[in-house]
Amino acid sequence: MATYAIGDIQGCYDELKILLDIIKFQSEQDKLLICGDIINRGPKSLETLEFLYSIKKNCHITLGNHDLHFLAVAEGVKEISDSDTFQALLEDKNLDIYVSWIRELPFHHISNIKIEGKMKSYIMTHAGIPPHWTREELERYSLELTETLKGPGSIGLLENMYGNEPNHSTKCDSEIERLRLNINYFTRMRFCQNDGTLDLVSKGKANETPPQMKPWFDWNLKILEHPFHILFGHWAALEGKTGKSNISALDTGCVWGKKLTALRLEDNRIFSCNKIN
Ligand SMILES: [Mn+2]
Repeated sequence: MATYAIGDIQGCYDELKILLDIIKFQSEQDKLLICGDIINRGPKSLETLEFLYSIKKNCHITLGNHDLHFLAVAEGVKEISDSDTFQALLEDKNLDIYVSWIRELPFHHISNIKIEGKMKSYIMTHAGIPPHWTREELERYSLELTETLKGPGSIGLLENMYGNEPNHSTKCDSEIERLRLNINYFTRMRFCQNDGTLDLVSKGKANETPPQMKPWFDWNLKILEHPFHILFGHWAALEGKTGKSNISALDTGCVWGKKLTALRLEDNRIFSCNKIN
C-alpha cells in the first residue's frame, strides 16, 4: 500500500493513466491525494472526471480555481470562456452527478500516514497556506467555504468569488468579500506578505518577486507550529521546487507541455509522465 500526491491534472487524462501505470497504482490498496485543478485547459476534462469519479474511494481531492470556475459555469452564473475546455463535460448525461460531487470536495485535506513506524502528518490545499493562518483558522475557513458551497449561499458565492480584491482581511467590507479572500488563499495565492496581504497579479517564477512580496512558502508559516508536510499545486512556474523538504510543489505544468508528477509519500520518490497530447 502506498500514498501518492498528484499535481494539477487539468484534463490531461492520457498522461494521468500513464502515470498511474508507471506507479503501478492498485485501486484495491493505494491512495491518491490530488491537489486540484483536475479539469480545464487540457484536452480530456470529461474523461478525467469520469475516471476520478470511478476511483473516488481511493482519492482525496482538494478544490482548485479551475474546478470552482467549472462549477460557476455549470450553475449558469458565469459564461464559458474561449480558453475553457470542458464543453463536453457540460453536455454529459452525468453532469449533475459530477457537479454535486465537485461541490462537496474540500478546500484542504489532512492525512496521517505511518512511515517507518512513525506517524507523519500531511496537509494539502490547491495553492498553499498563507503565513498568518493557524491550523484552527485554516480548518474553520475551509469548512465554512464547503458549507457555503453545499448550501443555499452557493450561487451567491460562485457569482462573487471572482476578483483580486480585497487582498487582506482588514479590507473586507462584507461577508462575501471575506469568503472571496479565503477562496483566493486556498486556490489562487502565489505571492503574499507576512501578514497575508496578497498579490494575485504576478504569476512569474519565484525569483521574479514583486516588491515587498515573497512566495507564500518563504515566510514563517504559523501552520508549521504543527509538524506538517505541506502539499500544493497551482504554481507551474516553480517546476516542482520550493527549496524546502517539508513543502512540496506538485504542479509541474503538464497542461503547458511539461509533465505530470506523483510524489510517493512513504519514501519521497518522484514519478512523472511527460506531456503527450
Ligand atoms: Mn490552479
